[in-house]
Amino acid sequence: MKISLQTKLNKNVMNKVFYFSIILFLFFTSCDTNDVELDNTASFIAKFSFEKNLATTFGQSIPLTFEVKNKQIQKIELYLQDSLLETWKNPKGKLNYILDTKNYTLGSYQLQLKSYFASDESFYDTRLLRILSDVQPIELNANILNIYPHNETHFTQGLEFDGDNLYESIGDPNDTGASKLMLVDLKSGKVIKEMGQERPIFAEGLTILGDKIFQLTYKNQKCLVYDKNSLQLLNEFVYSGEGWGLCNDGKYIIMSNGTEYLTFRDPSTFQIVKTIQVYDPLGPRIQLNELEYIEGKIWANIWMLDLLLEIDPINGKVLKEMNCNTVSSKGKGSGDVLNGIAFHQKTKHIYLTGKYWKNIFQVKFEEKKSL
Ligand SMILES: [Ca+2]
Repeated sequence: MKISLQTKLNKNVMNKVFYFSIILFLFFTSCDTNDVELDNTASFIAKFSFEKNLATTFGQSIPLTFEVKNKQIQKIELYLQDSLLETWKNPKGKLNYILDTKNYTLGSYQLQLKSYFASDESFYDTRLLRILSDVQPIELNANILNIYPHNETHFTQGLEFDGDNLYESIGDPNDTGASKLMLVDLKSGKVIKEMGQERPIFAEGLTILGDKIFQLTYKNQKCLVYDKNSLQLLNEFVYSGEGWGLCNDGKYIIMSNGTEYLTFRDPSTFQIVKTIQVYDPLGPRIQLNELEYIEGKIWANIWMLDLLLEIDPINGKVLKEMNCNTVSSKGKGSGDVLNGIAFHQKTKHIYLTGKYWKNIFQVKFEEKKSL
């Protein structure tokens, strides 16, 4: 999202640290976590019969097996994240649970086997389970239909139509107090109305729901809420972590944070009501950035790539990959990355731009022709 190389590097590093920390956390917690003296660590608690973390494809059923050797275990519980899958009382011998992955959304989950003893102590064994997508994304190419002017001083972070009104959010990569929310004219590129924010606010994605505009901030952990007509600030919500892109499905605000996670939030509180992880058949798609909700699907552009994804909002499956090289090569110039997707509801037109780009492009997407 940001322009400085250092910041870009920091983001890449932070994303990597994030993933490694999850994996390391899970591996460390896969050890027994009791503080009593164990007479036989191998059989003291119930453990999964597989040592490594699991990866499977959505729709498959996988057996989760384990063996109970210790007669002192009174109860065993199997959890997927915070959901209790099954309880065994006075368990003995080899046990298993068939997990049907089609009942879950895609992504990484923590599997946990908890052993309970008469002393009320409990100990656990943990693995990571990844549910990959069963859908190979359709590959499309962007073709340019029309070209409109775009103010090349705008560090575009969000772009969305409300009827015929085009709103743009611009960020503040040089920490000069440049963050703004704007109503712009598509045909002339001119700013009709604007509302600025002082540093250290660094504006990010925006979305319009009802009479309100929601504008994210990068690291300020605030979502600013404006009246869409006056652009007057009404209130603000707080959230944890970074803010990257926003869109909405007519009911919930949908937010990206640079990872593969998308959170669905209540517009009246900004509290998370649902989370999905965006996956293809090989793994997570990280760096999800500017968002747009287009006819029941979420579109996201991938930071640093000339690529858009179409995502199923129900389960996180990547349905389409849309190559935007033609748009970027014509539009980027000396500017920064592709960032900005706007869909006009009535005409069904799709518009793309980027940070410091001179143009906004109306595009259509066509399937790649096989040679
Ligand atoms: Ca958008």
